[in-house]
Amino acid sequence: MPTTGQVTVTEHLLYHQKQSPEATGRFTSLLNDLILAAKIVSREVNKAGLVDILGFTGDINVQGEAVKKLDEYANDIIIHRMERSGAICAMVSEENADVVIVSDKFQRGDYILIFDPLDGSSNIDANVNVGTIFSIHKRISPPIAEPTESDVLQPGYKQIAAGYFLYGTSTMLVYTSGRGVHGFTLDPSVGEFLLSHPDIRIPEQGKIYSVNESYYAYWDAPTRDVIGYFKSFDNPRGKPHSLRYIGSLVADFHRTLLYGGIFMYPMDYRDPKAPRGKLRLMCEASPLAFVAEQAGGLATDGRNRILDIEPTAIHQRVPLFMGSEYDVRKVTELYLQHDGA
Ligand code: P6P
Repeated sequence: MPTTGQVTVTEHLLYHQKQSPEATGRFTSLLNDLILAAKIVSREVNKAGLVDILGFTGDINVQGEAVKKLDEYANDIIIHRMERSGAICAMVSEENADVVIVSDKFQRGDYILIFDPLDGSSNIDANVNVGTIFSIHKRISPPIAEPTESDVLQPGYKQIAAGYFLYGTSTMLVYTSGRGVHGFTLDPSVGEFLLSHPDIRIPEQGKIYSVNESYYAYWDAPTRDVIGYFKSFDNPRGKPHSLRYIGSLVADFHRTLLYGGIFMYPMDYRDPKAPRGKLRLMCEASPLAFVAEQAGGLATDGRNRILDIEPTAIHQRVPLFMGSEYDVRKVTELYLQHDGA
């Protein structure tokens, strides 16, 4: 497989499709439809800063169309495109309370798409990178039946593919289908994603920790100890990690994937009666955990592998520790020391 230069994502998908004798091409077609949706979202995200300059009222634009919030717009674009892909039978979106069953007026397929259409969208006005996160499963119910909740509530280790689009200084696609992690950069002059980061590997140990330390007062003692480790001299490098936190999950994860280190969103006690993590298992933690592991990293909830968690609700939230293997294992070691104390 050529590694960089003019390798398009379609060429890359077809190459990997040829490696799977059972492949029907339906998955390649699914990803190409998702890529088209992402190109449309990217175009609108990149215009966002121009809303005031171009005379868009923010409510009704110059074409007289109602201008939606960008995450709502991204959600509509992805659902509209993917229900017509012929590859999907059901979808779960971070923006929709319930499972979206593909209408039987469309050709249904055997895949399930779970996605966060525009993660980090609250940062758009500050021109901070935002992204679309996606996870793809195969349905487990009989093909002729209506898709059921069991088709979507599958553990992360059963994912067929996962990844994200990053809308920033350039638009990138990073994905895995279980054969490593590959990054593509959109060449807007031709509208093609070209292979720019073949076979991404996350450094075994990092120098950066990424967490919102303003929640210190809401963490329990073990978590304060875990975060304290990354600020201490007590590590193989003999000096504290650097702190980087953008507040946009896809951007914080992408930096962690390329530079190494650890992204953390621990459980907190902002609501003393219902301590919880903020990030969603199905459409955020699980797909990024698949990417992290395929790049040689790890992802846990502090003690348990994210990909092993059996989901019980489509919007359930989890604590998340994800990144370089050494750093994520250290978190678990510290939590287990506290458990055993
Ligand atoms: P906090 C953005 O709103 C988001 O869902 C993720 O993209 C990001 O990692 C997290 O929330 C930031 O949360 O509590 O630090 O503002």
